[in-house]
Amino acid sequence: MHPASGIGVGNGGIFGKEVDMSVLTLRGFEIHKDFLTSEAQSAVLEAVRSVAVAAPVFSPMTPYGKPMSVRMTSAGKYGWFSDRTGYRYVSHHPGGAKWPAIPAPILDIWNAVAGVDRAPDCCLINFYGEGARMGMHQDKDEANFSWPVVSVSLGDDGLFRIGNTERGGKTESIWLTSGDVVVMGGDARLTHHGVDKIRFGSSRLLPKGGRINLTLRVVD
Ligand SMILES: O=C(O)CCC(=O)C(=O)O
Ligand SMILES: [Mn+2]
Repeated sequence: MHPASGIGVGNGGIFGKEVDMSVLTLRGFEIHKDFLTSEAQSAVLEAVRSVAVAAPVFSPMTPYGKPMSVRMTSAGKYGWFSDRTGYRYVSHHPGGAKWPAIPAPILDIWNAVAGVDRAPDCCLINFYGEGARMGMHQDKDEANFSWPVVSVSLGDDGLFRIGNTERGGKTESIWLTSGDVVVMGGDARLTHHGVDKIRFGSSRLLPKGGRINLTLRVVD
């Protein structure tokens, strides 16, 4: 059983499971289906909106000169950024301001599932509109891969593909739905993953449709 099982109890039942019995493991990724209740999803969405007011979403340019289909922003000590010079963490939004702090309802999720005694430095917020996707990649711009990455999905369903530590090879996919939380850590920390497509309009959480994914990361 995952060490964080049952932590929802201490949070007054804001999470979907009082005792989290529905953790699936797929290629080392711990997938907590329906981890967030609809109330918790609304609270996290409100928190995401407050971040986006202070740090508006933007479309990063890949180092190859193509804009990403996903729009993004961040909260925390560092935010993720990309342009012709490459992918990296930066301490300021491209507009010049410091990133806003990671809101408490988002930190609560990390504290419940990450199983480590360290706060994340970055909450990357990805917004997938109709047709957006994310190619297979590793999260490897962080200094220490012994910390997990925790992912939170809100809104429309996303088809999440999980591969291998090495590029290529066989893969397996799972639909992530609103409220699902994935812990990418341990031996799977450098496993390739991506989002092939979303089912635009499948959720009513976002009135205009789309999918939001948050990834919480220790950067330093
Ligand atoms: O959207 C997702 O589910 C995954 C996002 C991701 O892998 C990333 O931002 O690095
Ligand atoms: Mn990733």
